[in-house]
Amino acid sequence: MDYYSLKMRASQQIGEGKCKKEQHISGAERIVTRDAVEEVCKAMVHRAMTHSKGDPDFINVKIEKVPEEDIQILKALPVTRVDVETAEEGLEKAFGLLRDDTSAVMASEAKPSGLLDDFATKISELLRETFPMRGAMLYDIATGTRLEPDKERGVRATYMDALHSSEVDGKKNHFNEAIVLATKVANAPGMVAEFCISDDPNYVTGYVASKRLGYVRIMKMKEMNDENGGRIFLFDSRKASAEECIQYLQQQKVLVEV
Ligand code: WAQ
Ligand code: MG
Repeated sequence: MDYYSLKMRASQQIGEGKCKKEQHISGAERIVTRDAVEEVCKAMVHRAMTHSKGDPDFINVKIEKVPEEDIQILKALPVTRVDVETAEEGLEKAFGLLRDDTSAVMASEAKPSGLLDDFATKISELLRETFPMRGAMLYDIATGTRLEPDKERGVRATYMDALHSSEVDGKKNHFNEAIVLATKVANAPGMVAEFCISDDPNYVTGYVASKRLGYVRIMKMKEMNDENGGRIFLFDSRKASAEECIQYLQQQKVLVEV
């Protein structure tokens, strides 16, 4: 069967003269069968044209054929949820889960980095650094260093979709998109865990995910109307090289069975 990758990004020019720059408004990607290409394309353009972040003056849609044999099929991570009263409680819960995951990896090796000593403080610091980024931070837990080639942008996971998702949705479904991304990320070489908070001001649910934990939804991780969010990929450079991991995140075509 023929598959096609569709990618959309939309932006708006802000500022005048020398200060003019492109502000990102909306983006989406799918991998679908040939018969769905046109309809999905239309839905993507609709999504770009109706985004709450603004009216785009640039929309790019890229459509590429993908040979079926290049596609890896993955089973979605199992999903659980944690209800919390406050954002502080949510973050605490997330840090706790990540710390368990990280220490399980660290303990199996001889050379633990200082990361575990004040884990919550360290992750909070890293999280703040991700706020302006469009991609994720790739943080090496073995050496305590950031491994993104472009630190301003971060690393973006791409070329992924849900298997058999013929559904054409002009609106973003946070959970559906996140479970696909998290499943791909968890399967990347050397990946230990992921931490995510949406940057959408009206979406306060976030998650932590790993092969060990599965996908753990944490129902409140920030306050309403807060537009700060980000992603941290916790990676172990003793298990794989950063190049291998980034290559997988950016190039491997993945369909996730949800
Ligand atoms: N690859 C890497 N990082 C990304 C990507 C990507 N493809 N897309 C977004 N990011 C980074 C970027 O820095 C964003 O600011 C940040 O992640 C948050 O992205 O179970 O909507 O798309 O209900 O705002 C979680 C759903 C939704 C929880 C997360 O993230 C649930 C979400 P957003
Ligand atoms: Mg967002």
